[in-house]
Amino acid sequence: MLKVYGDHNSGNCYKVKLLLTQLAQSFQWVNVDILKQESRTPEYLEKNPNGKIPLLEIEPKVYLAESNAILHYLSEGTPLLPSDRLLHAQVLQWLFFEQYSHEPYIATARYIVRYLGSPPEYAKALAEKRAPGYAALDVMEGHLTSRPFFVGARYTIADIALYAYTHVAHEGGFELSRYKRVNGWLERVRNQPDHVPMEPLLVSERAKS
Ligand SMILES: N[C@@H](CCC(=O)N[C@@H](CS)C(=O)NCC(=O)O)C(=O)O
Repeated sequence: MLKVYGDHNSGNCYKVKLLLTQLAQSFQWVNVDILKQESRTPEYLEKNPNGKIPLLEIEPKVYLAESNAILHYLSEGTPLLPSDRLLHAQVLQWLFFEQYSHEPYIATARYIVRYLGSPPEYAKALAEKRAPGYAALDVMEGHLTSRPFFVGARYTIADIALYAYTHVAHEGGFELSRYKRVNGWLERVRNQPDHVPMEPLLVSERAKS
């Protein structure tokens, strides 16, 4: 059985959980608490030397890291990954966009606010994430002007990858109300068969103080 090492409140891990659920693929979830440095223990680093979650264990001791690589691996041969050459490459385009232009700003802002509780030493880093984060949302809004989903007019893993942190962008201080098309798309993603929500983020002790 597939094993996923992850954290239920992490968007990168949620991508994998959502896809596996929608593919009706059973899996075992192994919780890794990143605030307790559980992804940095010698045992975990043997599995993923990069010290990050999510991590997929495909068979004993065969591992795959990087959330979007995992999505690509799991969706191969399913309707969630087009086989047409150009559509397939366009899915990859959005997966790379998510990792380079979206996640480093929108996900990490949420991490600073909700996991760390906006400590003052992170104020500058948080402020610097605003402009590039909004730029990514602007690109998404523009792309969705004439289409219901990111690639080929149907739901794919590109939507899963982008949904993971966009739907909780407000938790990192991003104002989503002006993004009408993004909001419509979020609703369409939520309405897909077998959609499961991300678990609500339990604010850390530090964030509460
Ligand atoms: N590019 C990676 C990013 C993974 C990542 O940043 N994971 C975070 C949680 S969302 C993590 O493991 N942080 C713990 C650490 O770096 O120690 C992916 O998409 O899987």
